[in-house]
This record gives sequence, structure tokens and C-alpha cells, in this order.
Amino acid sequence: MEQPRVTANGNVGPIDSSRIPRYAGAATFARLPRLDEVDRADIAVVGVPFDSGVSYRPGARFGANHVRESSRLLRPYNPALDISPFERVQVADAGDMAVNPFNINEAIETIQQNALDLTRDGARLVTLGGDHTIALPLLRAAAERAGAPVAMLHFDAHLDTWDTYFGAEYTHGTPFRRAVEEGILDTEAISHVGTRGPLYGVKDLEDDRRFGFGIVTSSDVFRQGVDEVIAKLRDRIGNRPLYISIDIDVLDPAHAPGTGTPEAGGITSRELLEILRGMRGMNLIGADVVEVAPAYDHAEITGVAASHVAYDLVSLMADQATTSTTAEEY
Ligand SMILES: [Mn+2]
Repeated sequence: MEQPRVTANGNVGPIDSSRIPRYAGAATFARLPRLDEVDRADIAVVGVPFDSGVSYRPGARFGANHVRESSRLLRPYNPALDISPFERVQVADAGDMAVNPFNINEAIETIQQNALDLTRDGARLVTLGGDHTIALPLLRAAAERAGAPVAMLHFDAHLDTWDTYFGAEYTHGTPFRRAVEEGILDTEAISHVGTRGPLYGVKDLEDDRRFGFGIVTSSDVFRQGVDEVIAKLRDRIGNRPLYISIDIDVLDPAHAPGTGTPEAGGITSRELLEILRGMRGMNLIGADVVEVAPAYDHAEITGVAASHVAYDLVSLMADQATTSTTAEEY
């Protein structure tokens, strides 16, 4: 079937929803073209169907396709940032990485290599998980492309800086300890946002602080408010190359029931989107949205939240790529 698309400035955009209803046809992210249909992309949205690193509920291997299905209603103009991201730059859906579900070490190597391949010509990646294990190889690739350790904002109910589970070093609860050990994070500029819930002990927090992480808890977002949180984060990160990793469980289970390790008392999808929009102008070089597990979702609540979050990440990248305004000037 013919697929009429909205095009502008030489960029091939979504399928024209005035001619083909949004619910028709195979899903790509925001109904954008596949990467093989446009040959090149400034921003590539890619899936990683991998959940062999989870410690509780499995199912995030189905996350990327669920987010694609839930992204059909994304429209091309983002009023919150006053930008039409798909007109500004070429955005494409790069499909899924094919990773080994039975060998975590091999999967991590595959993800790192695929991320390097996709960014060879300067494209920025927004990756849809998959469980949080995948952030480690994505950060390795981001640091290699940046030529330096990268700043990171990590939105999550959990720290993900634990050491091992059942002796395993590479799991969805350990990627950021490994990343600090590997020297790929700029430890002057790394923060968790939205953490909450019980820990194994106070040593979890002591270790985390020793690695250099700042923490904005879910309570901090509530008590201090979004604007104060944004100001603190911007101050800490400055113009450094920034990677944003978003575990959808940073949202309260009311806003994201479809995830593997839910915790009560989370931030709202409105707060998450507002904090992200507050990062406008930052040097955002890569991002991921992980831990969407559709088997526990209802009415696409989690999928819709994740797809809007990914849309705002794409919008931030498109904005930063096409304006000369620096982080300090915003
Ligand atoms: Mn996580």
C-alpha cells in the first residue's frame, strides 16, 4: 500500500494521518519512516528487545514494540517546546537490535556495536528497552562517540548501582556501578532523579555517594518542586555531553503500571515531562527509555507515558541540533 508522508525541509516525516488513520498499518515510532526507507537519520529511535537481566517481573523484551504501538497518537508539533522535531531534522525508526537472550555478555557487546554503527555518521540515539542492563553498552558507545566520559541524568525509582545479583555483574540493577568502574561517566555530573522505596541498607546510599551520584528523590520533586529541581540539575551538568536514561518505573505505578519492579510514591508523568523540558539547550547526545513491560500494562497507560517521554527526548535533541543557543543562555 502507498504510504503518503508529511515531508518538510527535505526530512521525511510521519505517515499523513489526514489520509491514513492513525490506527492503520504496522507501527513504527510516531509513524516515522524506517531507517532503511530514508537511508540516513539525525536521530534514530531503536528498540532493544532484551530482558535477560531482570531481577523480578520479566517482560520488558516486549517494551519497544509496545511503545511503538502506543506512539501512534503522537502528533508532529510539540507545543511545550514550540518545535516540530520531524521537520527540523530527519528522525527514523531503526527497528530492533537482534540480541542474544541466553548470553548477557554477548548481548551487551552486540548492543554496544550496534549503537556505534548507528551513530557512525553523527546520528543521536533514543533507545527503547528492554531492561536497564542495556544502558551500560549504550553509555559505552555514547562515551566513545563523545570522546570523553559523559554526564548522566538517571530517572528511576532505584539506584541501579548495586554490585552483583547471585554473583552476576551485568544485570538491570548494576549498570551504573559498572559504568563508573569503567570510567565512562563524568562523576562530577551524574544524578539520579525520582529514587524511592526500601533499600538493602544504608550502605547502598554510601556506595552510591562515593561513586559521585547526586540524588533528587521522588520526595524532593514533590517538596522542592520541578523548577528548583531543574535549576539544580542544569547547574550540575552545564554544557557537558549529556546522556539521559529513563527507567519508566520512575513514574508512580498509577502512571506506569506496566513495569518490572514498581515502587509506590513515584513522580507523575507531568512532572517527568516538565523536568525533561527543563533540560532544553543541554548537550543531549543520547537517551533511553527502559523497563516498559506490557504484560502488566492496562489501556496502554505505561506505553503512552513512555512514548510521550521518548517524543520529548527527540524534541530536545532536534531543538539542540538546530539552534545555536547554549545551555547557559536558556
Ligand atoms: Mn532501572
